[in-house]
Formats: sequence, structure tokens, C-alpha cells
Amino acid sequence: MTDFSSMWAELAPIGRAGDGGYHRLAWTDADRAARQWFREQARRLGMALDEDPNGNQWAWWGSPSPGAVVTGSHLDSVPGGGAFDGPLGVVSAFLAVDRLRPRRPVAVVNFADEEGGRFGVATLGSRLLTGSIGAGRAAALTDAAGVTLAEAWRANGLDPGRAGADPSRLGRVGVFVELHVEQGRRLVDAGVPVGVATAVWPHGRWRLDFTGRGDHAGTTRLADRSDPVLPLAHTVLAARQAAEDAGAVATVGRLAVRPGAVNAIASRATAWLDARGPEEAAVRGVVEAVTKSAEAAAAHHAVGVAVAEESWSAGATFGADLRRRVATAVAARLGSVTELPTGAGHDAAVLAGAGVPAAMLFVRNPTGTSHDPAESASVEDCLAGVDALTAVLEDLAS
Ligand code: HGY
Ligand code: MN
Ligand code: MN
Repeated sequence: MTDFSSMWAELAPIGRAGDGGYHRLAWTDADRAARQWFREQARRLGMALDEDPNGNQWAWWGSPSPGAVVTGSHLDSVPGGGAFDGPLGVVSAFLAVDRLRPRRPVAVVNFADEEGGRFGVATLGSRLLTGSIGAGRAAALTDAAGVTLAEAWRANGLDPGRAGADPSRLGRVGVFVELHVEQGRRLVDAGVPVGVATAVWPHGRWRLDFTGRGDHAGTTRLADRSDPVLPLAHTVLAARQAAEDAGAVATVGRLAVRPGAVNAIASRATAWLDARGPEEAAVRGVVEAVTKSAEAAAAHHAVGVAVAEESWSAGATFGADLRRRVATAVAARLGSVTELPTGAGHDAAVLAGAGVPAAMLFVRNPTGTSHDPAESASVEDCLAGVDALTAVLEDLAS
């Protein structure tokens, strides 16, 4: 039987930079290496590999059939991400199946491009599978260098013409259980190693393009400037205030300024807004307030502004019956369990949104930090997570 530490030790170096941050952006060399690792695990465990036209990888124990139990997560990362976000769910899934060797078919899935770190739309593999994003829109997405997703797919042997909703594969998913490192401190504060998700918050991403007039930093009078960085700066602060007012969260973690010369006034400045909250209305309210601030500030500085929604995730409330069944199985195995919502997006929420019974397990993260190299989980808690997932799969696949 494969043990956690050796499987983890094989995956851990893939895409890790010197500072410990992970750079497994979709369809890059690091992602390709992680996908090759997935194939090797499937082969090692005698599982049949199926790679679908949307780039999702499925390892089947038993023959693919409708209504099967499916578990897994993703292997791609945000730029500079942590080690556990995604991979912990995939490794735990392989180990749980290896322990169980169930009589009924069970699949382990690696959903492609969950983070949207390169092409900007989150949970792309599961959205394409469920049809919640059209293949045409996805294929036309571009990365910072202007490479389209269609080009990246082709470079990885995928035919963009075959991407899109896949009802027959989706029909194989009778129930989906995703294990994930917690991205927060609730389990630490509760003093338990494993939790069960109640809900994923609605969240989205918006692009704000401010267009001004490039000019010389030294010879242009202040009164003559149309500097797009000024309304951008105002808008970043307005986003924070709007989130506080709405009981939501808003983040601007990515900026782009053109031409980006120290001694030139920018001609264009772009900010990407990530806004989330317990209710969709709160999130929409934040975006409305931010848009108003951006438009007013842009007008004040004689700058143009365009606000575009790039990605919207409706979030999900996980079904109470399945949640209770999962929590019972976990408590029976570990002696304790707690339930918690999350502000992080997950493929499980996309499947739940498509009507597939779905559940999530979280593993305690002592730092509570994620999307950063400081993300962590002890081996002991990871093993508790594998135990919990094994118990849940045993119950569901029995
Ligand atoms: O952005 C998220 O919440 C997830 O990590 N994709
Ligand atoms: Mn993530
Ligand atoms: Mn994740």
C-alpha cells in the first residue's frame, strides 16, 4: 500500500520555486509535469486513465459507469501558491482508493485549471465539463502574453473543437467528495483536524481598465495630466471601504501599468478586483460601489474607465443530507468533526451548482494562510484527512 509521505515527496518538488512558492499555472511545463505525476499514480494503482477534451484527468478504479463515487481536486496553483491547495485533495484521493480497493467503481479526478491563474477564469475544467462556461468563450481567453487557451490546449495535445459540456462524463459522477486544505483558521480555533464544508461563498473577478494619456514625467504640468494610475489608486481604497460596509471581502492583488516606465506617465492602468461574500447581493453591492467610485475618480482625472466581469462563481450550499452523512462517517472514524463555510472557490461548488451531490472535507492548516508558501498542514492532520476521506468513500461506495 502506498504511504502519504512517499506519494507527497514525489509531487512536492514539481513547480516549486526557491522561495517555496508553487508556479503550476495551467498548461505550463510545471502543470504538465504534475499531470504526468497523476498518470503515474493511476498506473501504479492499476487505475484506468481517462483524459477528457476539457483537460480533466480521471483515474478509474473499476470501469467508468454512471452514478459512481468520484473524489479528487486540482493540481494547478496560483502564482506563488502553497503546496497543499489542490494537491492534498488529489493525493488523499489516490491513497483512500488504494486503502479501500472498493467493489464499486470509484474515480479520482484532477480538474484542469481550477485557479484561473493564467487565463483569469476560475474552475475552468469543471465549468467546461458542466457546461457552465461555453467552449468558445474559454478557448478565446488569453494569458498575460496574449496566448489563447486554444493555443495552450493545442500545445498540450487537446483539440479546442472537442472542448465543452460533457454530459456523459458528468453523468458518471453520482456523488463528488473533495478534500482540501483549509484556507483559514476555523479548524485551528476549533482544535479539530478535519472539518466538513457547509457552503462556498459566491465570488467573482472584475477587470478595471483606466485609459489616460501617456506623457513625460518631468515636462508635463500636473494640471495637464490624464494619469490613469490616480483613479486606480483611489478605486483600490474604495474597494476596501465598500467591502467593509457590505460585510464582504474585496482584494486587488494584480495590477498592470503601461508602459511601466519610471519616468513616463502611464497611458493605461489595469486592476483586477476579487470580491466575495456570504450572499451574492453583498458582492454585487461591492462591485456596484467600486464601479461608481472608479467612474467618478476617472472623470475627475480626465481618464476613461471600463469595468468588465471576468469570472463569476455562484458558490454553493452543500446538501444537508449528504453533509450529515459525510460528517457522521468522519466523526465515527476520527471521533470529532466540525462544519464550516469557506470563502474559497472549489470545483465541488461547480458540480453542486450543476446538480451533482457534492461535499467537501477540510484539513487543518496551522497558519490558516493560503495562496502563499506559508500554507501548511501537518503530516498527522494530512493522515487524519486520508482516514476521513477513506471512511466517507467506504460509506458512499458501499
Ligand atoms: O480563488 C479561489 O478561491 C480558489 O482558490 N480558486
Ligand atoms: Mn486556490
Ligand atoms: Mn484549491
